[in-house]
Amino acid sequence: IYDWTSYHTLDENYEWLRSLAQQYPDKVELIKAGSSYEGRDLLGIKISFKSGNKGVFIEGGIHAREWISPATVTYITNQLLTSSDAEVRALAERYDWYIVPHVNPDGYVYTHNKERLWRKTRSKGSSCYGADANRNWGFHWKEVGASSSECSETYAGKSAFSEVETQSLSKYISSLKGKISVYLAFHSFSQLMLFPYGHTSAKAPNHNDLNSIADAAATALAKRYGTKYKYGNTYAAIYPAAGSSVDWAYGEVGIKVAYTYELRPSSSSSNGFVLAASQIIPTGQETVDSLIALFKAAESKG
Ligand code: 0X9
Ligand code: ZN
Repeated sequence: IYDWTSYHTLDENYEWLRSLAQQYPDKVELIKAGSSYEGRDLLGIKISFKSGNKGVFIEGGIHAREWISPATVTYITNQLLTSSDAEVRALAERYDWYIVPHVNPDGYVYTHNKERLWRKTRSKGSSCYGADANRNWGFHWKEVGASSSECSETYAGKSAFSEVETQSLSKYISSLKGKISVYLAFHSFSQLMLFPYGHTSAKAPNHNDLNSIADAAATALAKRYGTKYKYGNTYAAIYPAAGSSVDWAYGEVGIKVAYTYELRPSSSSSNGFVLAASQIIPTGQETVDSLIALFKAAESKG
């Protein structure tokens, strides 16, 4: 049985996505947003209850070791399809949902089989493997908070979109241009909601809106279990970092509501990438709570 009391392998998650397309043939469509270096699919689903909706893009697992990310993305997916809560159901029906839980499937498999704390992709370099897939996107690529050394955890890659995963995913997202109004990336950890920009301390054009939407989301998130999130522009609230997917979606594609969630645990945790499986469900619940408030606030700003 597939549930959220344990972390799943890539194959289990992909099998579950495929089963959704079987179970909800009129609402769910499988999407293939590209392939990985080792030849795995970037498998996702589109959920659509009705035509004429704007779209939301949700990515998970860009950093391999952040297991709570794909677990939360699949939790959200399941809620959108099955929740009997009126607000969740209404939200599900208001948008088309493009959801890719594993943007870095090779890395995820590697964390299961070889090295639990692997972060990057698995492309072969001359002395080390992989680039940081969240430093590889073509918006102010490698300008700050990214490394030129192949062996660094924040290696930006040989060039922007050198990694086949970011290259094909960016093409897929570009093909949806004009349809997507919200972009959400799930990471861990530190309990933060980050918004553009990461490459500069300059405020994004709609900084004030992004800030107040995050405030509403963080307030709603805390209500259920008291989990405290901070929020702010990436550069100030966590650290300067260029070449992320969210900054590219915002800056290059023009998606005006774009956030990175850094999920549980809090920033003071040691070994925070290894989060007990018993925390998947509470993390998922409070994150869905935050999304209801996020979308309400975003809609009220037009
Ligand atoms: O450094 C990262 O890519 C993210 N933090 S993590 O600990 N999960 O690696 C933060 C990404 C924030 N977004 C931007 N850089 N714009
Ligand atoms: Zn991350």
